[in-house]
Amino acid sequence: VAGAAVFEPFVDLKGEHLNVAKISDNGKKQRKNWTTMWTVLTSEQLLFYKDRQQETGPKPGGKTDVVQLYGSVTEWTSEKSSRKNVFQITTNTGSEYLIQADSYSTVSKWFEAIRKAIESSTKV
Ligand code: I3S
Repeated sequence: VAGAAVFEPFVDLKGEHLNVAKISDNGKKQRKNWTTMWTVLTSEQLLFYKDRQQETGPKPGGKTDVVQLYGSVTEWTSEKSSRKNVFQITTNTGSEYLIQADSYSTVSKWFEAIRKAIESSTKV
């Protein structure tokens, strides 16, 4: 059908180590502390684990943080860090996360996938 949205399947993002800094927690400014997190994207959430073992190991389930994507906004930023390849996610409760990796292709892949997940996320 002309004009119909083309459905693009999600890039397969099983999990990857990304540098993450939570700079605001529900509107409350946090001291910036970059940590490498095992990051997993689902259709509604971005999950941060200390390491891969926490997700898939013998005792899984220990998520360090969960970002609800519904109502979140994501954008590239060059002002909030001196690091390269940084984008931020702002949740609808006012939490802010900076996401970074040295590889631009890695970060842009995550940026695009998260953007699409936000677009198609629904209120839970
Ligand atoms: O935005 P800031 O405060 O310049 O971020 C830097 C600080 O978090 C710094 O730690 P101290 O608060 O202990 O000085 C970090 O080591 C830096 O990595 C932060 O800056 P970048 O540009 O890396 O995000």
